[in-house]
Amino acid sequence: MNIQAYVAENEVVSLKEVQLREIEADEIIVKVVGTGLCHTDLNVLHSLTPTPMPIVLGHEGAGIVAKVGSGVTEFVEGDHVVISFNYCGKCNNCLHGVPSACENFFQENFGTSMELSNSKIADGERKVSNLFGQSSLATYCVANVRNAVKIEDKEIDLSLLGPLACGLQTGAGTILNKLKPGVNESVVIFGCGSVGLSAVMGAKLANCQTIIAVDVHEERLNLAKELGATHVVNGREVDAVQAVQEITSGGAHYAIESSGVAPVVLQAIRSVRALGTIAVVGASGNLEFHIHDELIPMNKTLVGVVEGQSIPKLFIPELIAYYKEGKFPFDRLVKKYEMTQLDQAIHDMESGKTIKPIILFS
Ligand code: CXF
Ligand code: ZN
Repeated sequence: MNIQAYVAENEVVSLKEVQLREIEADEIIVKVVGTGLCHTDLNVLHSLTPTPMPIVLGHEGAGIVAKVGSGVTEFVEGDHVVISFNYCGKCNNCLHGVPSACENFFQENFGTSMELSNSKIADGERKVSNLFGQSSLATYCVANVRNAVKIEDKEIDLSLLGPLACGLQTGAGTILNKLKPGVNESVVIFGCGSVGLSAVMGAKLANCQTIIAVDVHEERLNLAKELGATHVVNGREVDAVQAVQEITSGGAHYAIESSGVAPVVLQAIRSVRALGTIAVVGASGNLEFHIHDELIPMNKTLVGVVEGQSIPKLFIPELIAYYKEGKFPFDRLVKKYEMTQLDQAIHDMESGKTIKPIILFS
């Protein structure tokens, strides 16, 4: 079938007509309603995360099942779905219930070569790669029985839900699935983008006594406060480490680094107390620090977390339940754009004007 899709190649992304080939037994075709934009899409666009090219972007998809493969029993045509990260379902970590640590995560989500790719997207004779087993910046996409999550409540605005598939579960999941802070404990969150603010909401859901949000933009700090931060720190105006040490009388129990700025990882390490844990979810690049002095005497744990260590089929419905109770108001973070407005959405995300853009498809 012919579809419209945002195809990336040579650092340019454009809306093009491409084709979807016949699906496998365990795959489904989804009519996309709305897809969130994530920094990983831009990393792929600029080949900072290598993938086969060309590739159709988009990995926070939400839509309606239009067709199911011959072996699919979990979904029927008309079901509402959110499409999350892909995983093999067969490796040790998948079998142990940690699909976000799938041993084949990179191949399943980014692809290592066009030859090995199971992509069903074609541009005439040319094969086009897929992202996160979906490529949902398109009018239709192919997902599978593992990464598609059924949304039982059809009354909820489906076009809003895509970001739950990556950015929002990364932030909330790092708190609720990985760190699991106690009610008397303190959390500091560096970076108030969609991941950081979801972590703030997650920490509020966990009833943490002290939730400190650190950013350099006053309006983001104000939003963090509205979403549950008990304290906010402007890292441009004050020494963030010192501020956290004072607020927590000696350091937070947990820190999350979501700003993506490498040196902030060191601030996060220095902000936790003895036995504290620092979760790094977004940073990249190089950072030099004294391993012994920064970590060992204080018994600190530095850990990388992918996708909030979520099991999407369990965690996304959980987040939707919190949303319906008014306890996870993630709609405060999003702004919707028309199908043709990807450039504007990218511009607004990069400038910080929009926290989480959603591209609507019809
Ligand atoms: C990414 C973060 C870096 C590791 C792979 C998954 N999350 C999605 O945007
Ligand atoms: Zn993402």
